[in-house]
Amino acid sequence: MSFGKLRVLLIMPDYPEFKTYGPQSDIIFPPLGLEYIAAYIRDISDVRILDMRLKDTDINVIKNNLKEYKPDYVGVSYNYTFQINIVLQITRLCKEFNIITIVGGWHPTLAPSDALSHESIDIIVRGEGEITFRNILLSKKLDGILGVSFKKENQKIHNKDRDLLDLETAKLPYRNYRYKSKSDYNFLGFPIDCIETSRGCPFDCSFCCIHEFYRKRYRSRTLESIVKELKTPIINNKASLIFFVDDNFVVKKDFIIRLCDAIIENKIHKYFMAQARVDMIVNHPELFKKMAEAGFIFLFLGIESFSDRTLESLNKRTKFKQIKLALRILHDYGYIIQGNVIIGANLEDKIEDLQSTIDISKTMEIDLPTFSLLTPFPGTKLMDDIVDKGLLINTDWSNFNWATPVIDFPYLSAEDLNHYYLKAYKEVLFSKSRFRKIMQLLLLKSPKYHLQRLLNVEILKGLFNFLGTKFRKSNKEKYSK
Ligand code: B12
Ligand code: SF4
Repeated sequence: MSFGKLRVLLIMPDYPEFKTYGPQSDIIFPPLGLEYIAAYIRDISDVRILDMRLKDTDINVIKNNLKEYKPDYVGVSYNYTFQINIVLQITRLCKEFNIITIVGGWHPTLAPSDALSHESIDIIVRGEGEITFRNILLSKKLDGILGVSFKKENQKIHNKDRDLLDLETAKLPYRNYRYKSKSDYNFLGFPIDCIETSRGCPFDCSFCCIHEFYRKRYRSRTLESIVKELKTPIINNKASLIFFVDDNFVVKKDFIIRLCDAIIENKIHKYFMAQARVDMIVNHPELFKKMAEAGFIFLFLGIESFSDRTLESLNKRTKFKQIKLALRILHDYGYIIQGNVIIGANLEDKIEDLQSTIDISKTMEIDLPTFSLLTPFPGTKLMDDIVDKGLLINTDWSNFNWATPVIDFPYLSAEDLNHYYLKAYKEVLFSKSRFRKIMQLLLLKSPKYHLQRLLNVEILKGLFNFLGTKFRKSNKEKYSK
């Protein structure tokens, strides 16, 4: 096999059929998982990344790339269970061109046999894809490659798991394949980039598949490599907002405090966003104060429920009292808070419980409240329970979009769930004055703080270029007279 000749097309599929508030066009984070893979294969192949979430990258663009670029392999990232149809649309198109399809990400990792039963999917990479994808490109046969599932003579073969990556020595994601698109990576209009400092979470909430995906392990990177990544030109120049994608960013308090100190010392003037747990906020407010000093302004919280009984049934290990206190602490430090609440979080819920969730949500200081229906994903304890109890009413993965009822609740109909899900958005999210919060944030910090973050190098460069052109033009005009 002559290396360098292999062509690999990596695709991030869109989020189709999902019209409620969620990860659509106004929130598009860069395809970090694919950029990690790219870092591990770019020395042995030509790589191209296409991201269908960007406005000008549709299935026709994919088709044209298959025709012109003629990739040997197409790798598709399949994280969200409900993306099944778009994933299959891509892989079927690839098969029209006889291209080998490799699908990776959370859903196929946690339901590999199911994913392999689709004719157009040739290979599944389970778990972290960096080394496994590289080994597929390097090897002539799949038999010995750890972490791979594939089909052979009509049999589904699942090779043994690969060991988890050593994050302390892992390569940085390679961001230079980003396709230049008219629309770009942004969070509600702000240019954004994302970075990962750890993988896994020590908790085991019943609806979350993280403990299965990362095999109950939590690993973090070194401080030096995180700071190095934050200082890479592509992050430093392009984005004023950085999202730490870690599912639970605040596991190691002392480490995060040291990271914040390093951000301050290295003058990394960005706005930061992260995902956190309310118990950590209540138990260690000083950590969140330090994060605010370093530039953290936005936190995603998994609130889930306001009932202690329900929080316990979800194994969330938080209390309603902590939720209220955490919101107050964060607002005192000037954070904007997005909090997700589950409608029908308890299988025993009745209509009055759904109404009370909405009523309590209205009184909570959550700036961007989002809602989801209780949805069992493969690899979760919740899925096992629902299947055991015979309560799974919908087995079409495209409906697992946390807005479509898929569970047969004893005291609630699908109509009730639909009705209260929409009611929650209508009455809670759209009644909040977000403008007030943003003004409050702007006033809380000094103009210098905001200017440093908003006037990043890219904007300054643009400004100088613009002024330079103007200057040259006016000189030309002056001397040509
Ligand atoms: C960023 C993110 C979001 C963003 C959206 C992204 C966007 N718009 O661009 C936000 C914050 C909006 C979001 C929201 C939600 N999310 Co989300 N999100 C993530 C998160 C934290 C990070 C993704 C990421 O960048 N990871 C970092 C990269 C490096 O890892 P990776 O993508 O997994 O890639 C690696 C492997 O998977 C594999 N791989 C991936 N693709 C491919 C492709 C190939 C070819 C190969 C070989 C390998 C491979 O190799 C990569 C490198 O190791 C993941 C969890 C996670 N840690 O990944 C959840 C996750 C994807 N989200 C999930 C969920 C459930 C949600 C919510 C529904 C939660 C909720 N109830 O509120 C909401 C939706 C809310 C709403 N109402 O809209 C689940 C998906 C479960 C499922 N099976 O569908 C995940 C897995 C979290 C979890 N722990 O359960 N999310
Ligand atoms: S929901 Fe959050 S806290 Fe619970 S296991 Fe998943 S990542 Fe950890």
